Amino acid sequence: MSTPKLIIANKKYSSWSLRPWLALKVKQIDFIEELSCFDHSTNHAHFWEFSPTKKVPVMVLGEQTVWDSLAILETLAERYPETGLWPNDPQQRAHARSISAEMHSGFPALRGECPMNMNRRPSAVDLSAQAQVDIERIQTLWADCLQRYGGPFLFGEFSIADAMYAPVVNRFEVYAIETRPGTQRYMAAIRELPAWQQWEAAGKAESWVSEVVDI
Ligand SMILES: N[C@@H](CCC(=O)N[C@@H](CS)C(=O)NCC(=O)O)C(=O)O
Repeated sequence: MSTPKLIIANKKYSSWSLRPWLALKVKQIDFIEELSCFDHSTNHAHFWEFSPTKKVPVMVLGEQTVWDSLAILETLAERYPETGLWPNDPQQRAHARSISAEMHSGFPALRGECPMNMNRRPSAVDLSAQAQVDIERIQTLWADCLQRYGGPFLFGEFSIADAMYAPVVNRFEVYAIETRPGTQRYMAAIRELPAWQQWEAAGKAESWVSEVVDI
């Protein structure tokens, strides 16, 4: 089996890149990492060289290119079933898929108003009513999972659902969002992961600063 290559962008900002990268690291799957930095002056035109959508992340498996974070994670779950990227139990798996898809296609207000930034000094911003709704919904669905499955991760063990929500942990922290005690315990579990700490340190060390809010 060929070693997967994951092409990502700047760790400071690229929330979609973080998701499969974190899953690969937490599950200790061997992979080749390639960093392709954002370039607003060309609207990231160099991404066309490897990405059919001009977006990252992209995973290369031999001759095959897989794009879009959730498709990459699904492909990894299929390729490495022993790593438990999805819960074993079919009902839990359906639940994990539902909340992962909800993250993938939802919460545009929170994502737009609070972009991931690994190097932002925590401070509050004015949030729209819709962003507040997004924040409440995320906390409720996290609380439901943690209560039903016992934590410390959403489905007990780390799964794709945690990878999908990982950027929210940074957003809640660096925009100083008031959170419930259960949310704080879950955020601590994610932040204690050595893989999280590795990504965060690398993101903080990047010197490039984006002038664009939503990348
Ligand atoms: N739905 C895609 C979104 C990917 C995405 O928007 N990636 C951003 C970086 S985090 C990007 O490549 N932006 C460059 C562009 O849109 O030109 C996924 O889940 O992978």
